[in-house]
Amino acid sequence: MKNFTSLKDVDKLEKLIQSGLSLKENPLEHISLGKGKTLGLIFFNASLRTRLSTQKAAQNLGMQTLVMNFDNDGWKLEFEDGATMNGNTQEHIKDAVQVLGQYCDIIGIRSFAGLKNLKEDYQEKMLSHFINESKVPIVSLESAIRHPLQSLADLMTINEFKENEKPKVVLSWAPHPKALPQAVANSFAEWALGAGFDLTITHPKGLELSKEFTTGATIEYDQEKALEDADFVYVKNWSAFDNYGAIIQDDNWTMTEEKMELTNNASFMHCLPIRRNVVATDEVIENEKSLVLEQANNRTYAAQAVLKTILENE
Ligand code: AN0
Ligand code: CP
Repeated sequence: MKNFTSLKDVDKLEKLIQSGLSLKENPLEHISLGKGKTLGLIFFNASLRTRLSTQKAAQNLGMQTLVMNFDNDGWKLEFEDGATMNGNTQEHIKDAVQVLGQYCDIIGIRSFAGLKNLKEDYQEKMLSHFINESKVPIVSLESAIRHPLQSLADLMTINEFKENEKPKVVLSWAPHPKALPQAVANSFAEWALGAGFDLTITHPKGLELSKEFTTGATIEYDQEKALEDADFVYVKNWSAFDNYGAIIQDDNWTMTEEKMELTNNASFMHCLPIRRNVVATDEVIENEKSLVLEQANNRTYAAQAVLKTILENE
């Protein structure tokens, strides 16, 4: 694996999931693998889980980490080739990425969708510049349209808790007071389908995700119908393509205990952070069938499996 930015970078998905689960059993087994190597983590957005679990993963492999909040502490970046930089931008992306590569053996980058320019977001502007300019491997810590480390942790979690080979997994849209990216939902669909799960996506009309991610899933606009027989219910807000970045508040879509009762005693999943009693009620989040903390826990071992694969150059 050279870079880890999407499911397409993964050679053998099942092997990567098993590697994560085995690292969870024995996190320090490969403590010498990353000795003398440095992981740089560059953040353009807030983070709790990704920032700390990826550092922990690197430390478990004996790596050093350098972490930078680029949005607040970095120079304002220029992206245009050949730009005359006499305006606001202070450093060209190609200089910044090459310099980072001198200090780091692997670079992680988090850069959310701006939710203003659909085309720019779907071109993965920031991530693409990092991939194109970097001589060292790039790991996505959530890009404009994907969150692959989250999806790997989610699949590890489903593997730990599934009771049959092909569980029914439902991805259900939820309301949110701020517009959010499509990244978590896109990636979850991409990875759940890649793993061969029976995926149903439910959302109000107009909130369709890109077919690039959902081909193979059942789309069901009736949430209650979608929840029937579900083994796992993954709840997440995302923005619509129409009126891209607009806030959509439809409280009928909040996940409640009554709705969870329609399922096959399903486990509840969310990537966190979650707006309580908006996305899902306290009772759902704190129910014994809630896997949200286990998903967050698995972020460390998902990141560790990815870093190990890159370090071993497999
Ligand atoms: C982000 C999102 O929805 O993409 C990050 C989730 C891991 N969520 C928020 O900004 C609340
Ligand atoms: N789930 C997740 O990526 O959380 P953070 O945004 O806190 O990193």
